[in-house]
Amino acid sequence: MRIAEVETRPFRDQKPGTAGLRKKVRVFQQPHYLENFAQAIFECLDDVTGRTLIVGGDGRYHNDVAIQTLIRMAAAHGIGRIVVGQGGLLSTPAASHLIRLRGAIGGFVLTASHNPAGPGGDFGVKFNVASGGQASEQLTNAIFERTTRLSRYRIARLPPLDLSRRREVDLGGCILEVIDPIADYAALMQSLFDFEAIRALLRSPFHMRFDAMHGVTGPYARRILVDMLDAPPQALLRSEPLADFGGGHPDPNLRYADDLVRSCFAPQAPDFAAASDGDGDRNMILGRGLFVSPGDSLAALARLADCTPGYRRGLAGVARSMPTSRAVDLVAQRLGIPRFETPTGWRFFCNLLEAGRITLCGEESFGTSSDHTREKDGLWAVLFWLNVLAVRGIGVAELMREHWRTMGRHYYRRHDYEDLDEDLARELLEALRARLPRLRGERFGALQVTAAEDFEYHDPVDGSTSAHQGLRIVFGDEARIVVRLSGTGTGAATLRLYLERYEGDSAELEGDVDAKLAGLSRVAERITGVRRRTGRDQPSLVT
Ligand code: VG1
Ligand code: CO
Repeated sequence: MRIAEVETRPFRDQKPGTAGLRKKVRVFQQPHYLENFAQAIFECLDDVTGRTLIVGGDGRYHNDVAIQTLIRMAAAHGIGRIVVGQGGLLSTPAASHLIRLRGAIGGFVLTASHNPAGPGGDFGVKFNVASGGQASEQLTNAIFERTTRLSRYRIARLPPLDLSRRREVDLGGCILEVIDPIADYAALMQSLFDFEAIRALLRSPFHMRFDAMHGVTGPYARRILVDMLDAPPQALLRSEPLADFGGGHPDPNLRYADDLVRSCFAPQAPDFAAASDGDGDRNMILGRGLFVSPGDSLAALARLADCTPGYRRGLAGVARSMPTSRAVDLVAQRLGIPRFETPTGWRFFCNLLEAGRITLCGEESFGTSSDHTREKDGLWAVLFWLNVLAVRGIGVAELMREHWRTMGRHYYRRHDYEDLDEDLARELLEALRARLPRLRGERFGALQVTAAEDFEYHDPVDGSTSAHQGLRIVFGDEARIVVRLSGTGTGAATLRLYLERYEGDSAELEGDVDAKLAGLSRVAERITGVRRRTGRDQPSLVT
């Protein structure tokens, strides 16, 4: 193998503390750009010689080009075996699983998640470590540090490699293994869920739809839902992975999966509908005439986990991100298991998962998962739901009504204000932060502020502290308002306002969500002034 040392210059593009790079495609197309990032990563890892590395992505534009570069660099750094999904594909949860299964040193996951793709869209690379989870803050900081001091990178001189068929080739001391990206993941799902029961359900007059939004989960859904579980092929929508996701925004929510959502409120509504995002780690669940809010989904799955073989033995604990609705807290209380509240972002869950402190976790942003992998997992959530429905023999809406009758209901919405001027957004948050101490005890109609704080997390596993993780104004168990800025965008700022209101009265469980939250929304405006300060009369996205 011929190895070249290429001269380069440092760059400062990675945000310190983030697990990867997410940028416009044209940024990644700059000469040496990806190479620099990869070089910094290889330099920060312990001895990689002879180790296994996993590489794959969501199939978006530039996936193929980037994979070739990463393979050549991995080979040049002495990696012994590079495992790549056929066609360069691996869903994020499947990649995380493979890293663990193969005892790999880590893996490159190529995706910008739910962000649009194509020549004008976004691309991303993140490095997951040997546990299958995202790199620690220490490691990402070290990588950032290294990117600012680079002078050269190592790359193997190799012809373009054919990743379209499964095979093993020796690149000269380094084996390239092109694998079926689905098989191991499908086997994992089979070990967790009752496939017999789900198959019986899907063979019965049970009408389901799964929208892959032209992301990576299409082939996974075809193999698992159609081939293994006998769902009719027409149950799958947009199941062909496309480099530009068909021009869409592969984010499973009320705006971007609106055809699916509308179909659930139409006369021929399916019994069960779900969607996943570009890289397969998010999920949206719907029933006939009902959208299951992600916080509710987490709570319901936690409560009914004993319907599934994989979780029948009970849950060690559960975790949710701070802005996620407190519905799961009540379930944890009832089950008598610990409940953790973490900052937004999956890596906080990973510590708890690694330590065996939790079994299930989830975020309001359509992310749910368990200790079976170290990423959130879209199809896993779909199979979990199907398993529960098969065992309980009732529909999604019935099941949620039963849940609310037992636990009460957390009405919940997230309001996003996108494309804001960064300074304006930051000032707004600062002004609110400054006001927090004076809010405590203040009354807004029937609601009284019991706590107002800038959320700070103390990781019970590694003892680290993460400050400034979102502002929250709490009105006892009744209601909550949370405000934070998005950390995942590639352009202007996005402000997220989260509204949550608890209703324990059985006469109040069937209300319209927005109507139920209208009062709290007005209180939020009085406190935060988001609309006034941004000059917007409404959020740009409600989920
Ligand atoms: C968003 C979500 C957060 C999620 C993150 C990554 O972050 O709110 O819950 O963990 O995306 O998801 P932010 O900072 O924009 O609110 V994904 O599907 O890109 O791995
Ligand atoms: Co994603």
